[in-house]
Amino acid sequence: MLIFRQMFDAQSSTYTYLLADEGECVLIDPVFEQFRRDSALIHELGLRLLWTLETHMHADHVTGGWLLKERLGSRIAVSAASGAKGADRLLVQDDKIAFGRRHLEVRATPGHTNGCLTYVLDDRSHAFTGDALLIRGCGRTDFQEGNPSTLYRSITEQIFVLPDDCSLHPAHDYRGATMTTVGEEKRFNPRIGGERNEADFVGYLSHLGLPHPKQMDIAVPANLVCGRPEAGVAPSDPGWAPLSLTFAGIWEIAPQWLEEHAGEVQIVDVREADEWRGSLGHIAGAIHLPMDDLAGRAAELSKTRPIVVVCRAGGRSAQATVILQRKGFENVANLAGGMLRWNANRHPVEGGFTYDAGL
Ligand SMILES: N[C@@H](CCC(=O)N[C@@H](CS)C(=O)NCC(=O)O)C(=O)O
Ligand SMILES: [Fe+2]
Repeated sequence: MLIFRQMFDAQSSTYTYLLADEGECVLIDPVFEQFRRDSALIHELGLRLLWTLETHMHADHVTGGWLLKERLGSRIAVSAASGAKGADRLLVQDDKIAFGRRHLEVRATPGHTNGCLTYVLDDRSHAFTGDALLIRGCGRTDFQEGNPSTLYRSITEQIFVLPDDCSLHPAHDYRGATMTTVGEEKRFNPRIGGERNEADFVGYLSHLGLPHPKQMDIAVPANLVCGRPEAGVAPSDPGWAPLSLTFAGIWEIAPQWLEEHAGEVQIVDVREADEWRGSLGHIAGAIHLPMDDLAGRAAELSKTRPIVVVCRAGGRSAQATVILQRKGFENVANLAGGMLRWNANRHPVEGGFTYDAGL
């Protein structure tokens, strides 16, 4: 029986897909920071990861390909046209990737980038379109090697020729949709469906006016080496909490975990005094140790209890984790998203006033 799982990375709105048969699996578009989630699922389902497959060189997140290869021994496959270095296999049109008794067929669908691929399941019941075709949308064509005419041909000649009831699974959705079908997109896609022709499509894409992805300057170069960090080594997993490792090498913890385990750790808030008293408030029981005093007063902290460092958005506190590690603290993590995300997710604060006003 085919196993099929869709997973979501909320930071980049990326879908990662797991496909498995007879104990063997592949992952399409793994996300670096989601390594722990993906490897746990593979382990729990008793699977062996054969391949990580990239639909393209992403501009919005770093691939987990290299990290999964390091830890699980999988191999990395990317498009030959992507220009990526460090892959085990360079894919071209009509290549097949086998797992168990099943396989995926490779279709080249450039236009969003040169190396965009669509992976089609052997019986044409499912296709993984990357950013070539999104749900009622498509990949933008205003950076990397984007070209709207090329993308128009890719979608009409490689994807819209699949059966109408073929399920389509994109690399992203920004509005909460999870999947679509060929027939649905042929009718309702506002950029390329219905009676729209190539000129309509090119005109639409030339006027999207979107800001560049926030992670673009980090993601593209990192993906061109399949997600291998500059140091080329992944730090070993600390194990005291379900931490995720950012591509920058910082261990992070989710706000929900910290709320539930606040009593087990030292929470160190490295913001300035006016921020500590300011609108975002602070976490109950946190130790206030501004960045400037951190190195000098680190001896006040216990070396036996793990430390979670907090700041406004998670930037200064990331640097604070590095400082504390240098001072010999082993179990240190950064609160992901800082007090901004903590407040946005409605975790309790002391002294804040923006969110609680009038309630
Ligand atoms: N806001 C997102 C970027 C969104 C974005 O530009 N996504 C690309 C895919 S890499 C796209 O093609 N989007 C098409 C669209 O939103 O219409 C971020 O900062 O990461
Ligand atoms: Fe993309």
